Amino acid sequence: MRIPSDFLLGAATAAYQIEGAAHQDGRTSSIWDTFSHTPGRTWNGDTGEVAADHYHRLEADLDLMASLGLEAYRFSISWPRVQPGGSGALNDLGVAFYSRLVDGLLARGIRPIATLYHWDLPQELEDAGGWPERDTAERFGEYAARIVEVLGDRVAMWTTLNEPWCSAFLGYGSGSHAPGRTNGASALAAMHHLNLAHGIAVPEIRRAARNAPQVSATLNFHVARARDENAEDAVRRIDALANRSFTGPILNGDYPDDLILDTAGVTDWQFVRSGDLEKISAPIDLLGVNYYSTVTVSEWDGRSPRTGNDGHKGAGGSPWPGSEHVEFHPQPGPQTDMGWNIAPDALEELLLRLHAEHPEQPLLVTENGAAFRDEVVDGRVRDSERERYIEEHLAATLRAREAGADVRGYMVWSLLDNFEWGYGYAKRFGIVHVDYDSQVRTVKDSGRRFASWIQSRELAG
Ligand code: IFM
Repeated sequence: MRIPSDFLLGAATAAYQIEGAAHQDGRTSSIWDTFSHTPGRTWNGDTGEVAADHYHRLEADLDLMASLGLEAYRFSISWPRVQPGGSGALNDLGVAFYSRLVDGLLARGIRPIATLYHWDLPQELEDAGGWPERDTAERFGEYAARIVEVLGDRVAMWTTLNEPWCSAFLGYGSGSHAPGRTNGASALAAMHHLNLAHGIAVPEIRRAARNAPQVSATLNFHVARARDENAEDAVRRIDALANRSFTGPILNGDYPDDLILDTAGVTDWQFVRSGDLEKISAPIDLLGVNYYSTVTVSEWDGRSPRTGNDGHKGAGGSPWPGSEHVEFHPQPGPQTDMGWNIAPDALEELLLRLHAEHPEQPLLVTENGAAFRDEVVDGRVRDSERERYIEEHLAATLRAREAGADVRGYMVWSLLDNFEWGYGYAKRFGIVHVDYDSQVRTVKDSGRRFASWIQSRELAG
């Protein structure tokens, strides 16, 4: 299978998951610092305090990216590193780190793709109410403008938010992500203010950048399957809460009617104000698509024991406000170390669905990858399952493109093993292994394969 020459191949990471240096050079705490330092919140009490120590190993990691031949590197900017406390002037030392990163990428011919928010809200903004408060969206717009003013001469691809579903519904609904709150109404208000933050930031980015920027938002799509013939409504509900809650306002300028009805018992939606939807639906150049696996759902019969296994770590609350009666079933087929099923066809289907619903919207696969239990043996990591996973999903992406979806590239998650949020360091997603004691990096077999595809622009499978 040919990989078109204009199809971008790269790898992705996020600040809190790899950087470490959590309290260095003026960085203040984010909600993930607070959350991960709270006993019982993460596996083994793990935190991002050191992570993959990328902050101190920047040059070597840049060389590593170049050695893999990456065409693009998708990273996130830590808000509390560049704007401590989430308001006011930028922190020169924090900005200098990203400036060096961007310069280092460009010097190596790697295109930088910067995400402004990958979950690390400054703790002070959470103390002021967090995403359920409208003002957080305003603060985000200000931060976006300031950071694009200093990096927007060299970065041309900007993503406002990564996976706002997780920020809203895992952060404020289930409580399994920072800040760990469990209130359905707050989760829905957070959802809207994240959408609004995106909408406020888009024109700020266009204004502050000095190079015709490509602006995007990245969503994590839930591809829901019906367990039986009575499960269509359950599929519709999950699709509304997980997917259309973001594509609706961002791409269509409206929240779906069924979502508003499904959640009417949870919130009165007064958080949506006149003018918000116009802002949120400002045109974007790319829609970022994160995809890992599918979910199988049905209506709960009210009697049988519930699995509650929706693929997200439980923490007491519900990430599905108003649809708590939807039951999630164990996924058939092979699974990754996350317990997520492997279903590459669903990625093709998702990309084609997005293309059918939004034919003019260019797409970019901004995350796809898999955790497996890796071991370094004689200096090598033989991760054939990950190799297969990436190959099958990249092939599915290319098939969708051949069938007409305007997919511009594929970013593997992740460049490095890293802090997998509530799962701490127990799960390894990297195409490069990280020994957390020595911080030694070992390119896994999957990393070598990925590099060979970039070089040959040919997929064997
Ligand atoms: O590690 C995360 C990433 O931060 C967001 N998308 C999913 C990945 C795997 O869980």
